[in-house]
Amino acid sequence: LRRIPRPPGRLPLLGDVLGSSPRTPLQDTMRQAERLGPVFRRRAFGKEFVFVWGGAFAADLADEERFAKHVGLGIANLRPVAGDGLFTAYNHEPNWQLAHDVLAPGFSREAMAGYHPMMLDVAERLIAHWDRAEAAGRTVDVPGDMTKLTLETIARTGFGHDFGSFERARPHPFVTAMVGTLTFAQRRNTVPAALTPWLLRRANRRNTADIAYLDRTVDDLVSARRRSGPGEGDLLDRMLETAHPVTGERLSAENVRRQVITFLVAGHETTSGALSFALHYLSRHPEAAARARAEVDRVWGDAATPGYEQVARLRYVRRVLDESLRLWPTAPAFAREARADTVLGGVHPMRRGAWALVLTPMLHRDPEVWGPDAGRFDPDRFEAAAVRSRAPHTFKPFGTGARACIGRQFALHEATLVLGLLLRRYDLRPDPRYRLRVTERLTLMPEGLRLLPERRRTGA
Ligand code: MNH
Repeated sequence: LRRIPRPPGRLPLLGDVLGSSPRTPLQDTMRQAERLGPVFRRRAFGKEFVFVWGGAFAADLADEERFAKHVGLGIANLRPVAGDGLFTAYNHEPNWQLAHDVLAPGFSREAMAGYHPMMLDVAERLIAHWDRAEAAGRTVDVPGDMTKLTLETIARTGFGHDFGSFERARPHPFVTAMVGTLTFAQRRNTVPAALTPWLLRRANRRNTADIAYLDRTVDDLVSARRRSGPGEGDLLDRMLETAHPVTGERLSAENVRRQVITFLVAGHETTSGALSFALHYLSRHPEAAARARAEVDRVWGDAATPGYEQVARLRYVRRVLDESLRLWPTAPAFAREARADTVLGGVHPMRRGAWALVLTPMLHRDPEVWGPDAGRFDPDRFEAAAVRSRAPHTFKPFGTGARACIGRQFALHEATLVLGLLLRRYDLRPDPRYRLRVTERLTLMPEGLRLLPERRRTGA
């Protein structure tokens, strides 16, 4: 450990977090990373963290034989809400494998094709909302509207539920409770564990109430489904009806509750951020927007609504999304632990159980992998030939290995579909004074991004 660089001048307890803002721990760490190199450590919140972002080291951590997901920190703080749900389960918990095997078919191509019409329905509500804004000459709140869209999409495809987000002036109380508990989990990281009972007393009480509300809402949803019988073949049907293909075991009621909350949380903020960043870049890169739109026109023709296959064929739109996720991977870090004593990258000894955080936004800007202009938005980096010539395990917005994102194809299909629909219908005018500011909750979002949608006049 002593050989790993760290910043100078640290204070006891607060470590080197003084001089950095508690609102932007990630972006502060990114700046440190540039100074300290591909593997470094930082003391924060009374603990020492090892960060990894160099392409070669990150690729080494992707070796599943020697490393595995580490559940700690922010993820461990979510355990009171998400329990042994897929995202927060420890590797050794039997419910991880059980739920993974039962739910994986819910993310197959066939399942996705089944969700497609429901995703379209939700997207049409977004478009009706944007049409009203454009008729009034109003700008739209991009992260806000994308969050409504992705929440409604996962609620509908996952559980046949409608939160009515587009019809409400204020967020649904479920959303408020969910955001509350996520914010609390992040805040807990910034307070030394021994002091939380004192420093966060009121917040703690509030959080307990939030979790109780989430549980109650989900329980109501589940009992309604048990009474009404199977829905449209959504995730909840799968959770309730499917037995494990080999053991015949089923998810317990308590585990179903944890999975529903997990999917509602994991399934919407990250996708919402990804869509928001992509819309920001499209509004700032007219040449990319024109290419993307030309592709949509070519592939979709004048079909009133695109079919499932027609979304998969939007290759350039997908590259825009990939490039946005490269610059701002909305789940910006994941943790890996050593399965046995090993040496990271042949340089840094790690004991069994020792862990490190992969700092994805920096991995995605490593000049050795992405070149000297790594900070520049350029979707052509994801042309097939360019991808083939790059070192493996250097683009990791969805994590890695057995515990990588189960919702990846779901998110990509949803986001590509929505970008296609928006490009086809609107010119997206940016506010020329807007400068990208990234807010950090557990996920990243372009703060205060507003665009003026104008019904498209030119072109097809
Ligand atoms: Mn998702 C795990 C990023 C969309 C459900 N997701 C992960 C991980 C990353 C991630 C990174 C791995 C975390 C870790 O190693 O600790 N996820 C994303 C991004 C998007 C996304 C960037 C959108 C863009 N995720 C989705 C969607 C769903 C979903 C949509 C559900 C429909 N993700 C999950 C679940 C896990 C996960 C569930 C945990 C999988 C497991 O551990 O088995």
